[in-house]
Amino acid sequence: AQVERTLAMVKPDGVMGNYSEEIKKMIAATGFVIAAEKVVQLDEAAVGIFYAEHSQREFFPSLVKFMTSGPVLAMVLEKENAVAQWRALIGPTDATKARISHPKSIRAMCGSDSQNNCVHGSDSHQSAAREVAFFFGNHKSGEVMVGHDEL
Ligand code: YYY
Ligand code: MG
Repeated sequence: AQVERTLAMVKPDGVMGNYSEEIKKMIAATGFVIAAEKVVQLDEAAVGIFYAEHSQREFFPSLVKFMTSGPVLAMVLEKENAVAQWRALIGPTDATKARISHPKSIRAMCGSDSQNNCVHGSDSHQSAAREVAFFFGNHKSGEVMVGHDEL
């Protein structure tokens, strides 16, 4: 299979709960390479762009509040089948369900519910390309990125 990239993000609940290092260990143990990483404080406009597909949902105002409540850690992950494998590692959207159906998943470990769910993962190759560009601009696979921020 071909090496892919996907966008992973530790959300404000995960960063503030000090889960970033444990999540990075799980990322490494699963064989992903972290090609780039960056700590960012999102504002309302940025969340509106990132989550544009959900902007008409009833939970959107609350989602914006959550996503702007503290910094996020954005990462570009590289691996064969990275998009699907990272979604598998994070588990279902609702952390209360993840704890039952996917107890070893990241959302089971550090998520609380269907909004405060600790991590994000791109849901398709198209989303991955858009979301990597959102945080990091357009870069070719395998390219070394300089100026990474560390937590
Ligand atoms: O891709 P994923 O994060 O697993 O779920 P989506 O259905 O795309 O929703 C994106 C994001 O929206 C979710 O991670 C939290 C938030 N959200 C919410 O706040 N309340 C819901 N009932 C559903 C989703
Ligand atoms: Mg989604």
